[in-house]
Amino acid sequence: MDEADGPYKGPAGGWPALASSLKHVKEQGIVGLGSLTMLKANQPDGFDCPGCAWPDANPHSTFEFCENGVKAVAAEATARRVTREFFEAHTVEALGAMDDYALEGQGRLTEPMVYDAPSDRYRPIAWDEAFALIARHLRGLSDPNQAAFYTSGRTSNEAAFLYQLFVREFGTNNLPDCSNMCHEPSGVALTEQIGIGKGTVLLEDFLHADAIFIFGQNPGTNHPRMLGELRAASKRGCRIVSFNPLRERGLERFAHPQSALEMTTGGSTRISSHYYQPRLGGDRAALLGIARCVLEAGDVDAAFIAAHTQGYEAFRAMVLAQTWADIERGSGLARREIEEAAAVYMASGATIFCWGMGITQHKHAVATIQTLIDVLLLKGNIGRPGAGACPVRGHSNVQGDRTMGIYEQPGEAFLARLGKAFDFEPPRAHGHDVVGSIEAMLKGEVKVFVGMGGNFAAATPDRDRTGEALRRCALTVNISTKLNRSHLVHGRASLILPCLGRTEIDVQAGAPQGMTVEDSMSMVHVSTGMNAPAAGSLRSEPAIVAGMAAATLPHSRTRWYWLVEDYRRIRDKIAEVIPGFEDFNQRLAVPGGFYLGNPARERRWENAAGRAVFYAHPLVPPPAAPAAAPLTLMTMRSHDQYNTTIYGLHDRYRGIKGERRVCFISAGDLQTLGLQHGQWVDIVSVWHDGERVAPGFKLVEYDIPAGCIGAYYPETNALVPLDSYADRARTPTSKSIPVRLRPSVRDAA
Ligand SMILES: Nc1nc2c(c(=O)[nH]1)N[C@H]1C(S)=C(S)[C@@H](COP(=O)(O)OP(=O)(O)OC[C@H]3O[C@@H](n4cnc5c(=O)[nH]c(N)nc54)[C@H](O)[C@@H]3O)O[C@H]1N2
Ligand SMILES: Nc1nc2c(c(=O)[nH]1)N[C@H]1C(S)=C(S)[C@@H](COP(=O)(O)OP(=O)(O)OC[C@H]3O[C@@H](n4cnc5c(=O)[nH]c(N)nc54)[C@H](O)[C@@H]3O)O[C@H]1N2
Ligand SMILES: [Mo]
Repeated sequence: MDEADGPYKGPAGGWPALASSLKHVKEQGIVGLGSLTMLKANQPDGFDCPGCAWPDANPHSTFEFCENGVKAVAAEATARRVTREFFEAHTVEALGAMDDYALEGQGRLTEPMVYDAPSDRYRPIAWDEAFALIARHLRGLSDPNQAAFYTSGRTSNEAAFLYQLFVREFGTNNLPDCSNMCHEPSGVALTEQIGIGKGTVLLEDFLHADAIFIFGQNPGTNHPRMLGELRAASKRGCRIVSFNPLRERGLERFAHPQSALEMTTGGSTRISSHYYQPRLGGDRAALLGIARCVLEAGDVDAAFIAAHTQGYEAFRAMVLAQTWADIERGSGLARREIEEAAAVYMASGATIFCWGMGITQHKHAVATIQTLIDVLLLKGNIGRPGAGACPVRGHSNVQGDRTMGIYEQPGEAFLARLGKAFDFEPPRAHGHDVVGSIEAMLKGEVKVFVGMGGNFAAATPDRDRTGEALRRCALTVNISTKLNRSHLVHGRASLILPCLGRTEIDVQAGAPQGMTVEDSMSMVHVSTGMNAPAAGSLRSEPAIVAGMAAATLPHSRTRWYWLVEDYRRIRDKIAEVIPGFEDFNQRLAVPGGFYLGNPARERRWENAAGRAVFYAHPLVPPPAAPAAAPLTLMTMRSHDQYNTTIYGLHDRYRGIKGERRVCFISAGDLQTLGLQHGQWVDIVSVWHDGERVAPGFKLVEYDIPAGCIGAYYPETNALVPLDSYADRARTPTSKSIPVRLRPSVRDAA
């Protein structure tokens, strides 16, 4: 489809969304299959969409159209293949020169490959030889903690459970995962504060909320199905309040592709009734301002506070001691705007707070999330209909993977049950998270890296140092569906193990298998693939884990291959180890699956205090930006990407066409810095250990607060310093990088 340059004026969704999804299906060479496959996404007898973790509306509903869900499915169902001939024709050096879009565009991986250094090429290898190679390396380590096992969030519960079992039987808790770069601060903050590290709302709460606040999240692109809930809420008069430095189209207006009226009349629904544009990292100051208004009005739920919380008085005193000058400077918002938002909050009988990466990828993320919960607690907005905390998760099973034990800091109760169920002594020492794994590789302390999905080389911070870290490894292994950067930035030995995707039929011992996932609202349900596998030689993730484990652990008492013959056997073990999964197999029979439950939703607080806790994190007004780094950079997603997977070069809702190396900047900053819209610049990040450069970005004048700029990830990951992360959660600060711009030598032509 054709878009004019300049800001996009239409609503999110609508015909352009349909047109764009059809274009992506066509580009992947999918004939006939595409529409059929899409009809089975998020259906009780179909598969869970490999896109985001937003829950399915209703297990009995007809298919829910989602443009970016179509792209995710089309990317997996593509007709293109990466064959041994392809690898024969390209050295790894040559592949390394391709951009991420071109790598993704090669299509599905088809057979196991091993790196051959003399020819700098990947060569085919038999599955058993690949497992033997992994076993040789792992068994050759002097300490199991010299290996790290990463997980991305598409991995099913069954595969994740088996994987962490393998890793712990091997003897380490080095289980970094994508969550470490994503919602880790939400988990840390919520666990301490309300006793569970997950959101407390269900989809039905969106039907009852009087107000929904959305902090630092862009649902129009990243969770398009959420717009359905927001649209319905808006239509019945619910207030929707957005806090986002950018005016995101999907937070403003939406035309539902399944609304005949909106589609035929060109109509659309307003999403946000209120829209505030704080400076990057300004949310905590804004929240304290809201808290101040609530406290001054005395509009608190005193009974709830008395019965269920602790720390209220200290919180109250801290908030009332903040000055409006500090709140305004800290948030970048005017007192009037904050008072207006507070008035909406006070007028609402039931409020939901949603948040995304705009909140978690900052140094003070944990404190910000705890302040967000503080504000909810003031009015008793946890544990009643239409109210609660809604961290909107990213990857479709990232929450489930954590539930299954993909965690570098496992609790004793979990380890004890795991050890009992499988008759071994799990390691107790905590392992490395993502940043810790990279640091350990750099020091030579981690020598083997295994990636269960994902794209570690591109998704992690500090691209050059991470690259160096991976290259220092003796072996890197990637279990993947598509070619990506992590296959090209590798250890001395390297394996690519191609696996089935979620949309594909997974047959074990002659019978098709279903696997399970947990969505952002703790609903667990079955997903069954329906497409023929992309290649006959692909194995499922559980089968690959079994292969690695059986080869590496000859004395294991676990019957790896037996478990994988029938995934119900794995689920029986999950039921034994993980609370909430009792009678797992039986309960899956219900269409739509089952709810894992959430004690905080019932106002049971399973934290140390036994109560919901007010945290009085005082405001630290931002220091004045140093002259060397006058700007703060956020790195975010375009409309045509899934994390490091680039589907296309447009960002329709932000009016960007055919270019990913763009940098959003305000008119004021352009003027102050003497730069022009359309000019090419290098982005230079300034840190205590020196400067990092990402060259060649085209400036785009945009409605964004002064001092703040934005650009896409992963092109900007070189700029994120490895040791710049959230306090206590160690999430890289991908939304607040101190930078300056310098004119680029890149020719604009
Ligand atoms: N199509 C598609 N879907 C996806 C993904 C994808 O890449 N593509 N990724 C998946 C994953 S893993 C995740 S975690 C989610 C990510 O979904 P989001 O959480 O929406 O992630 P981002 O695109 O990084 O955008 C964050 C938003 O926060 C805003 N923001 C940045 N800094 C701040 C701040 O300091 N304060 C406030 N208030 N706002 C801020 C940005 O302007 C942007 O609108 O989506 C998931 N779904
Ligand atoms: N600068 C910056 N960095 C960021 C972020 C940011 O906002 N800014 N966001 C962070 C966030 S929120 C996240 S979650 C991480 C994401 O980090 P990752 O999860 O590591 O990255 P993805 O790009 O989602 O991984 C894509 C690869 O996964 C593989 N894959 C796809 N489907 C499957 C499957 O079913 N099975 C297997 N085994 N492999 C599969 C494909 O080979 C594909 O190339 O990035 C983080 N990095
Ligand atoms: Mo994420």
